Amino acid sequence: MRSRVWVSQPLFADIVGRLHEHFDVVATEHVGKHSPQQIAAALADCDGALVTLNDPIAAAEIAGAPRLRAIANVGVGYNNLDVPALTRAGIVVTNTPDVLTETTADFGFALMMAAARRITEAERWLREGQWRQWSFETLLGGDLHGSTLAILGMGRIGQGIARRAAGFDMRVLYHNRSRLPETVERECRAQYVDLDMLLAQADHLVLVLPYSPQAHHLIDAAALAKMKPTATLTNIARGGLVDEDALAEALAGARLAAAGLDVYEGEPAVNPRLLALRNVVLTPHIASGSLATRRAMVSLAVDNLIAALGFGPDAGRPPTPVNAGQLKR
Ligand code: 8YV
Repeated sequence: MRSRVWVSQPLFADIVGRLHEHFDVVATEHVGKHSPQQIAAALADCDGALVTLNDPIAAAEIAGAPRLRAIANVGVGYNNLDVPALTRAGIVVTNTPDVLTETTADFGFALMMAAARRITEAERWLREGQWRQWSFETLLGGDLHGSTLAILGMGRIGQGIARRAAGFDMRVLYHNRSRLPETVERECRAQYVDLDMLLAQADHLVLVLPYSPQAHHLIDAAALAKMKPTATLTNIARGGLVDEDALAEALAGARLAAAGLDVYEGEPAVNPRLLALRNVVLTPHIASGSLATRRAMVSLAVDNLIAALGFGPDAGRPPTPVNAGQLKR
């Protein structure tokens, strides 16, 4: 009997089409979030699944899926998956690191610049017909060059942002669960500091750390109060890292100059208090969204799924596993 895989939403058909060579493919025709019951029903008679951040999968969703052996997540972040529960069930989990690093770092930089230099605010103002006279003091923002960039989470994407900062002559500070080897610090021209120092010194704080329950609302009212009122905050990681009400309050009260957000706690819903503010740039979770990179992500996820289910040149050895070490034990 051929193995069967579920593809949880339409992804590039020419790439996902490679799955047909090995599997019966159950494809979803419309983009959207599935209920836990829909996910459980879809997984019930499948051997593998290609999923995205729209698909939370934990013990309950796999309880009735005895054949399930592999879940390939399209995305480097996999907080939609309960990896310990999937590991206990013997399911291989994979993600898509590396292929999105540079594109996502580009976008982090773009969002930070847009927030600091008030680009979307200025465009809205112009389109509203408010530009009646050129003036010297219109929409003055903060500088990037010569300022202090503070990176929270210094993985591959954080390092990519640090490397870009050299071209802007920025001083780079970072905080991470563990300090990076000296060679990497030197290459990124980045200095390790504790979290309080990072917040206090930041002219531009960028969040690039993975979400975990321990990091929930890491940037809350108390953290924001430690930042300079002239600073900006950019979040391209996960919405749950930031207390959005506290952020809206700080932005409204001029206790923080501006923010750039690509991710939200309840996405696709956006906190209405943020929507009402002018000094926050809001984008719909598109940091990895260049065409080439999104295609590369899907391609890697397809390779992972094929290999994890025992086919193709990497049979049994998916290129980018998340839980390989734990499964072996
Ligand atoms: C993806 C992301 O678009 O990779 C990630 O962690 O947040 C985005 O790049 C998203 O995960 C798609 O599932």
